[in-house]
Amino acid sequence: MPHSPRSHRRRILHPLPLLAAGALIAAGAVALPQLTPDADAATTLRGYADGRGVRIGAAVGDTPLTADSSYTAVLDREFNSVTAENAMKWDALEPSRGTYDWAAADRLVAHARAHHQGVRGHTLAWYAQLPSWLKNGNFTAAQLNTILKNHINTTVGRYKGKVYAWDVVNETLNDDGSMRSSLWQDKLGTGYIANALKWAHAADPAAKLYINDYNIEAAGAKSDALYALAKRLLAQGVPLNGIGFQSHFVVGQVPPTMKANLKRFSDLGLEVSVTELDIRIPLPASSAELAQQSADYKTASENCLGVAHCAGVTVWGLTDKYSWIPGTFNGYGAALPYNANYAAKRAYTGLSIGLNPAA
Ligand code: G2I
Repeated sequence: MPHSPRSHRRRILHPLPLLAAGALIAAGAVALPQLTPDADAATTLRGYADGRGVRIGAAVGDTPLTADSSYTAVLDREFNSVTAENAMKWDALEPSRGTYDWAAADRLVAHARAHHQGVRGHTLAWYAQLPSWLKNGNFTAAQLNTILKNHINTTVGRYKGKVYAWDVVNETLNDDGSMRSSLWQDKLGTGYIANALKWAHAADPAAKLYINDYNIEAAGAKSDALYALAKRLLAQGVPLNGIGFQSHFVVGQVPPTMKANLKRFSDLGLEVSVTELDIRIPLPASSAELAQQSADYKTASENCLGVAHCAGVTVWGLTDKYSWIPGTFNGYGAALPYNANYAAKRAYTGLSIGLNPAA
């Protein structure tokens, strides 16, 4: 039952208004007043998301989870959902054949339960982060089929009832809409997608099963191909429940067609989620770029929440202290709502307002 964050709000705990914060922007961050333990949860991202009945998630790395108490303080105060940034990928779970290492994944699931957070599972059938025994094993199609089925049974089965949604299939399309070459696609053909979804459903019938991808936020060839694929799977009765729009954006470039595009998938009866949101800025970030980033966080989250079957928004990290961006996009960074010192940036305010216009 949605509640009214307004009626509970304590002004003193609220992030600084945009105007008042202006003077601090040049420093790259706005000092966020500390929430006291009895702070009203409605004034946090998770409070706003709870009020809307949606998830606000963060991708979580095992290192900060275990070694950085400033990180977990923000994670647990602000987010009602977590995604393992790497710990549930195949190379992490089964580094050598038949030998599973559940330690990091279990840690995150236990942490989430202790802090009343849901878990998004990421990811089962992907072309990347495969262990070398699998990548270089020269398996036949029949063997690969069995290997994938067993992996899905084992992994989804282990977390049955503890993971509310799985990115069953990740990054399966090229930008031109053709099927992306991968171990699975090349050896098993497109049918691996339906099979993976069916196996995941058998292992946990309550989990929402997703296809997740990037560069599908805007209308275009890749999104059109995914739309056709989703429609075909649904017509075949395949248990596909949702589409994950990763949303790795560049500042100022949230696609204008994003909301209409999410809506057409939602109109198929599918859930839509923003699953890996970050908004990178060429470094050093200027005050104008940080303001634009705030507007972009607002727009991106509104684009999802404005659509009927939006299940929520996950940010790919929470602090600029830990982010994949600088290592992958040379000269870019500052992509997340908190700076490296855990001060909330204007992006935090944008995201808050996207989750709750009254924020
Ligand atoms: O690439 C950004 C994301 C795109 N969508 C799927 C996501 O799963 C993906 O996440 C990133 C992680 O944020 C990175 O942390 O996936 C990368 C790998 O494809 C992750 O990077 C890897 C490093 O490349 C490895 O060197 C490292 O051993 O993380 C590994 C574990 O720390």
